[in-house]
Amino acid sequence: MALERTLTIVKPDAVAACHIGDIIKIFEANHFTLVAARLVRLTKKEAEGFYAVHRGKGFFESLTTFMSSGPALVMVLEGERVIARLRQAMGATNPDQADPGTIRKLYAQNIERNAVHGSDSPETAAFEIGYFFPGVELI
Ligand code: IDP
Ligand code: MG
Repeated sequence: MALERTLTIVKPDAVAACHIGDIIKIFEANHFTLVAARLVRLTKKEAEGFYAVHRGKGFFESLTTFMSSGPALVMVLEGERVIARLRQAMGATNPDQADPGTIRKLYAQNIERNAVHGSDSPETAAFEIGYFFPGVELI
């Protein structure tokens, strides 16, 4: 089974609530290998570019304002089937529907301020990793 890479973000709500360590602890417990990390404060335009697939949806304006509201920790994780396994560890988008023990069940405030991002496919992961780590030779 080939190694995959995925892009994850500890979103501004979880950074502000001091859950960076808690969330990385879950990544480590799942044996996701950290291969790159950056603490960023997105501009509104950068948040809009990252979430371009959601442009036109009712939550787009609020989401991109939230994502540019404070520091966020962007990371690349590597592992076998890491894209799907990260999504599993994250839990459902809406924390009310997230399974017990998932990051969003534990730390999300609501469907928008939901603590963490994870790429949803190999194609999305390639776009999202390139968005934050352009041309960088990852470890
Ligand atoms: P995902 O993060 O679980 O992949 P997406 O549907 O890709 O969920 O949505 C991207 C982000 O947009 C979510 O993580 C959440 O922050 C926000 N979002 C999604 N749906 C809603 C909604 O119905 N209301 C408010 N915010 C939403
Ligand atoms: Mg998504």
